[in-house]
Amino acid sequence: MLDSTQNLATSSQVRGHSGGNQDGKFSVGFRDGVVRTVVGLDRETQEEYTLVVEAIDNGPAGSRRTGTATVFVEVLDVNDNRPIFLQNNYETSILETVPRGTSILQV
Ligand SMILES: [Ca+2]
Ligand SMILES: [Ca+2]
Repeated sequence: MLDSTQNLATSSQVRGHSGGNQDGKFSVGFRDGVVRTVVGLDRETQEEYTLVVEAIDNGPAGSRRTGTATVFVEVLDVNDNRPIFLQNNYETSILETVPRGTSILQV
């Protein structure tokens, strides 16, 4: 991350913003600027985050410049809460002469 005077950014942090990082689920590497998860995520609880990442340059104390960027994170769904049947197997029998559309079984 570079600012307009090309001073190398040496500090960064994630600030919460409208449902962002107030519970500390993300961090930003102090020097490399890599955004990482801190805890496991759960799409069924929250499926998207809007983070504001702030960089602070290495200018003289008292006149340091900051810049921000918005990072939008979408949590993709994994089938970890799949629907379940009450039984693993179902069995029934019907006459071969049943009319079309006859109910056979409810699963
Ligand atoms: Ca989940
Ligand atoms: Ca899921």
